[in-house]
Amino acid sequence: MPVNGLPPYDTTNIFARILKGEIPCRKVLETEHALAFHDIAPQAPTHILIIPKGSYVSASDFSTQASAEEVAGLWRAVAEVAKPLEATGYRIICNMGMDSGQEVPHFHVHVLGGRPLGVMVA
Ligand code: IU
Repeated sequence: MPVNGLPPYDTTNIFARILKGEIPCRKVLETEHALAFHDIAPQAPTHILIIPKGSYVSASDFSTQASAEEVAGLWRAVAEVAKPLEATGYRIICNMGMDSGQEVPHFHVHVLGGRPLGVMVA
């Protein structure tokens, strides 16, 4: 039964295939628990996606099911890739479910920066 419009984890989703090396990506960082790569359709000069290596559909699944090591590993990877943006700031976005417009059913964190991003209205 889909939750928030999201189906159960599908091992053939595009990010799962990137993790398996079946599809290339522009890798930024890889650690034990996370992979970071450039978004294919960047919305800012820097637009990086950070994904856990484990199989989690959503932010909710990741937050409730991942181990403490996986959670720390993911967020440390986010901090690492965002380091070059610290002087000017950046935005972190996690879409979760149908109303957010989440397209890829493997949990991911967007890091956006490199220009003034404006006030978030929605
Ligand atoms: P969303 O939070 O699920 O809406 O974001 C999915 C992102 O994945 C979106 O910004 C896409 O441009 C990006 N993406 C990608 O980087 N590579 C791909 O092959 C596909 C989507 I499909």
